[in-house]
Order: sequence, then C-alpha cells, then structure tokens
Amino acid sequence: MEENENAMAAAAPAPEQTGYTADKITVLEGLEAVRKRPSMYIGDTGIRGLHHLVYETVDNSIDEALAGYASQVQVTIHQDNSISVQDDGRGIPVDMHKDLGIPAVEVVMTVLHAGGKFDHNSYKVSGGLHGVGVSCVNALSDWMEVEVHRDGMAHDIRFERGVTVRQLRTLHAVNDRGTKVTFHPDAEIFQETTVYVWNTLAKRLRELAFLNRGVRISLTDEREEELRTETFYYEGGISEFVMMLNEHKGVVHPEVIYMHKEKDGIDVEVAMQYNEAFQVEIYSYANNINTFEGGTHMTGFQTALTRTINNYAKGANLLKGDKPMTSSDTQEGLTAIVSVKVPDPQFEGQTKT
Ligand code: 0RA
Repeated sequence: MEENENAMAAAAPAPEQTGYTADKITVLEGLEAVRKRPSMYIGDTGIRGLHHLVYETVDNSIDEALAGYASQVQVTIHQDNSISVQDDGRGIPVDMHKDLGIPAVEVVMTVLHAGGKFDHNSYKVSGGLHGVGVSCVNALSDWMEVEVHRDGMAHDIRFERGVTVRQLRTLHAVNDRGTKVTFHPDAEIFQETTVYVWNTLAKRLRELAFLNRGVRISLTDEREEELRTETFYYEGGISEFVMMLNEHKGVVHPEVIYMHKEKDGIDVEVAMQYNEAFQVEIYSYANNINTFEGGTHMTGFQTALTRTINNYAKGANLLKGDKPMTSSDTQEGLTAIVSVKVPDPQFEGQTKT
C-alpha cells in the first residue's frame, strides 16, 4: 500500500507546473488512490464496506474516549442515509499544520494515515478496519462535513469525494466541546447499496460499548416516521458481555470472574463464567477487533487457565491419582471474553472483519 502511494506521488507533475507543493500533491494522490482501489482500503465495496465507513469514523471518537477526554458517541442515520458521528471530546484541532499550511482538521480528513500523527502523545488504540483512518471515509463519500467545537467556538469544513470544497470557517460561540463528522457514502463507489442496516450498526456499537466500559454509545435512525434510538452503555464492560452470552444458560457460579491489568501501556482484561452446557465460547479481541483466529492473547489465557486450575487442584489434593486436566477439561462450559489493547498491534496475516 505504501509502495503504491509513493509510486503515484513520484509520477505526479512537477510543482512548478501545477503550483502545488510536494506535500499537497501527495495529499491529492493519496485519496485518489483510495477511490481507484477502494477495496484495498476498506475490504470491499458491498454492504460490509458501506458499514465499515461508520466503524472507521466511530473508532476516532472511541479513541478520544479511551484517552479520557470523551464520554459519549452518538451515531445518527439520517433520512438520506448520510451518517453523523458526534462525540464530546476535545474537538479535532483547527490550528494550522506547520508543514502543510492547512488546518489540522483538514490534514486529518485528507491525508492517509494522518490520524494522530500531529499528536505524538495520542494513544491510538482502536483498530479501524485496516487502520486506514477517517480520510478513507472522506475519499469514499460524495460529501462530508466536519463540525468542531473547540476553544469556545464552532468551526466547520466541507469536502466532496475527499476534496475540500469549503475551507474551514469559524461560525459562532459555543460552550461545549466535541467533533461531529457527517458523511454520505458515494453511490459511485458503493454500487450495490448505500442503505444502512440498523441491526448491523447496532450489533457492532453494542459490542464496542461492552469492550469500552463506561463509554455511552447511542444509535438513532431518522429514516422512519418514528424516530428510533437505542443507547449502549455498560458500566460492567466485558463482564456484562459474558452475562449477556450466558443469559439463557444455567450458570455454575453467580458472579462473572473479572481480571484487569495494565502493564507497559498494554491493557489486558478477561471476563469469564462457566455454564452448565458443554460448549466453549471464548471470544478474543485486540484493539476492539474480534481476533477470531485467536493469537498470543488467546493462547496465553487458555494456557494460564489450565495451569492455574491444575496447580490449585494439585495443592488441594483434588487430582488424587488422576492425570492433570487438559485445556478441553478446563474450558468445558466456559464463556469468556479476552480483550487486549495494544498501542501498536500486529495482526500478522490476520483477516479482520
Ligand atoms: C488529536 C489531537 C486532539 C484531538 C484529536 C486528535 C481528536 C480527534 C478526533 C476524531 C474524532 N473525534 C476526535 N476528537 C479529538 C487534541 C489535542 C489537544 O487538544 O491537545
């Protein structure tokens, strides 16, 4: 992907011919590349890719919440299937980017991978789709508007197919903070459909609320005569996720077992509860993305579980003459969530959904 971008930038006309600086050429070529091969960036241009535009946008607000600056994220499906994602975070900075000479918010929205580059302290955790950033959403939207409330003022900017069509303006005084991104998926790109599905968005937003304890995420649909709204908020985080999964099963112990530790910037959480069934239901996540092929976080948990139970059993003389338990013994009837948050994740050869 990087190689491709560089190749395109190299083939661009010389700055003296166009009046653009080298940086600006790279900016334009970048988003053109996304429109040329959208599936390279968002996986596909069907209904999945369409919904991924929302997830990618929501991830930025979740990051702001994980950094401790936002507490809620509101997603709205408007009548024309445009989507708004609004948070109460610090607001994307609107000051001039010193190298590019355009406002920082414009950099975030028009430069591939620009996400938090100008903010080296940012602890970017959310996975995004392929970690492509909100500029890809911009490139694949026939229009996008961003409104920022910051330092007591409202600001807005508008793009069409990734190109700035209305420069950043300062509108009026406000007494709140936050960012609202509204985009309309481009039917030239999403030829199959541009219609959002409530259940698909609700399922992912609920999952994000479970995985990010204390973040209030709401979904509103303005397309029907009657407004539909649902709020996902779980003070218990992944423990409540396990409770939901075990809801219709007889549980072996009433309380969900929960463990949480942060070390060297890596956050690890486990919630688990045994039920009376035989199936194993363990879901693992890295940076809010379901790592359905497992990984070191998953095998680490499984190994530790079996070792811990065997050590206890041995110490309490429960094994008698029996062989130590196997991991299939210790996982029978187990429902568990393993969630890790890593600043620079490696999804080696992993297909993300
Ligand atoms: C970097 C720096 C700062 C805010 C953000 C990113 C930010 C990005 C998004 C995207 C959606 N919502 C957002 N909210 C905040 C601010 C740095 C500062 O104020 O010092």
